Amino acid sequence: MQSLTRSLSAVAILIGLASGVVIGAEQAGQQPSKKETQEQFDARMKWWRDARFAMFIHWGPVSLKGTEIGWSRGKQVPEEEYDNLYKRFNPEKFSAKQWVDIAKAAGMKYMVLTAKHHDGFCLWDTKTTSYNMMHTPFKRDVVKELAAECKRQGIVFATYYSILDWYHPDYNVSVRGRPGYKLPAGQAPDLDRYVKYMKTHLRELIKDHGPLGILWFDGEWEKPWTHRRGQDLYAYVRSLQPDIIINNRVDKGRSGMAGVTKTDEEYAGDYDTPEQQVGKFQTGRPWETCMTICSQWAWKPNDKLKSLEECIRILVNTVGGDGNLLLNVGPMPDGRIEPRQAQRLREIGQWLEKNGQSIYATRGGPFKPGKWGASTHKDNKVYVHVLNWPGDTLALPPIAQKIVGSSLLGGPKAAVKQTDQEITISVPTSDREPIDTVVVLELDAPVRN
Ligand code: H79
Repeated sequence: MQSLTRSLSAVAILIGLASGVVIGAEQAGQQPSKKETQEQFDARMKWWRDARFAMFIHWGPVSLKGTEIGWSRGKQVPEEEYDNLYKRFNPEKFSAKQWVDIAKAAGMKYMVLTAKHHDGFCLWDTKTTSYNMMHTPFKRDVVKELAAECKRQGIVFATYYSILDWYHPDYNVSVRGRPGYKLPAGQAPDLDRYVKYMKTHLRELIKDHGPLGILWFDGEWEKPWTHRRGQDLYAYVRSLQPDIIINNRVDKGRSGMAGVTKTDEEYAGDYDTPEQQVGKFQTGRPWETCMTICSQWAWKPNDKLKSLEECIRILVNTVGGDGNLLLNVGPMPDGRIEPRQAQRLREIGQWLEKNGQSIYATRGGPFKPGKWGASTHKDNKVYVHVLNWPGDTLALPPIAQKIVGSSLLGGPKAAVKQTDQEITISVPTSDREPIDTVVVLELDAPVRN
C-alpha cells in the first residue's frame, strides 16, 4: 500500500517533468507509438496497470433533469431546453475534496472526469466557447479544482473527452440532431475547423489543467471520424504530453461494446475499453472495463444501486482477467456524490483494506476466470478468489510451479493438493467469506504472463 502510493507519486512527478516537452510528432504528424519499444510502452503503462481500480465521473448540467448525459438531448429533453440547462446549473455543494476523499476511501487510484461529453458542454474554463462552467451561476473551473485536489491526495487525475459533439455546428450534425448554435450566415460545417477546436480543448486540458494521467476518448464511432483523424489526434495528444495514456476510442479500432481493438489495421490507442461488461481474459494488451455503480452514467434520482457483492464480483472478475475497473458515479445537481453511492464506495474500500494485496499491482491469472471466481498473481504468490464454491473442494488446472505454502488471506492455512493433473483447494464452510474467499498459494517461482 505504502509503496504503491509512493510509486504513484513518483509517476506524478514523472508526468510533471514530461509535460513541458514537445516532441517532433506535433509538427510531423507521426505516431509516437510506432517509435516506442515494448519496454517503453510497458514503462509508460506501469502506474496504470498497477492501479487496477478507479473512479469514472459523469457530470454536467443534465444532472438537473436526471436523464442520461449520452443520449437524452433531443429525446427526453428537447434540444432547446437541454442547451439552456447550464444557465441554471449551480452545484453549490460541490467540493473537490469530497469527491477525492470518496475516491480515496474507496481504494481508487485514478479519476476520470467527463470534461466534455456528447452534449458539448465544457466543465472547465475554456477560451473556445461560452458553453462552459464559467458561464453557469457557479462560475468555477471544476476541472482545475479536481486536478489540484487529486494532486494533493495522490490520485492520478484524467479526463474523458467526447469526439462527437452534438452542440457544435462544425461537427457534422447531419449524423444526429441539430447543433446548439448557428454558424454565421454563409458558413458551412467544417470538420477540419472542428478538429482545431478539439485540439485547442486538449491543449487547455493538458497544459493548463494537467499533466493528465489519461485522455479517455469516446464518441469515435460516428461517420465524420476516420482512422486517419484518429491517428493524427493520438499523435497530437502524445506530442503535448509524451507519457500520457490514451484509450482505443481515439481511433476506429474498437469493436462494439466488448471494446477490444480490431487487428485488420494498426489502430491508435494504448488500451481496450469494454463498456458495461467485464472484459474477457486478456494479458497481452491492457484493458479497462468501465461500468456504472447504478444503471445510468449521469445521476438519476432513485437509480438502482449495485450491491456490495456485485461490485466486488465485478472488480475481482475484471482484475482476474488482467484488466482495470473504472467504476462510475454520477454526482447530483447540487454537486454532491449521493450519500448511498458514497457509502457503497466506502464499503468497497473497506474490503480492499483487507484484500488489497490480492488486487493492486497484481496481474490476472494464471487460472482463467470461471463460474468459481478468478485469480491474480504477484511475485511468488497466486491469489485464488473463490466467489462460488462448486462443493467441498475447488479443482483448478495444473501449473508449472510448485506450491510450497497455502493459506486464506490474513487467515488460517488452507488445504491444497497439487498433482500433475490438477490443484484442489478445500476450505471448511465456517472459514469461507460470504462474498470472496481469497486463498493464497505460495509458489517456488513467479508466474509468468
Ligand atoms: O460515457 C458513457 C456513455 O454515455 C457513452 N460511453 C460511456 C463511457 C456512450 N454513448 N453512447 N453509448 C455509450 C452507446 C453507443 C453505442 C453504439 Fe456502438 C454506438 C452502438 C452503435 C454505435 C459502440 C460503438 C457499439 C458499437 C459501436
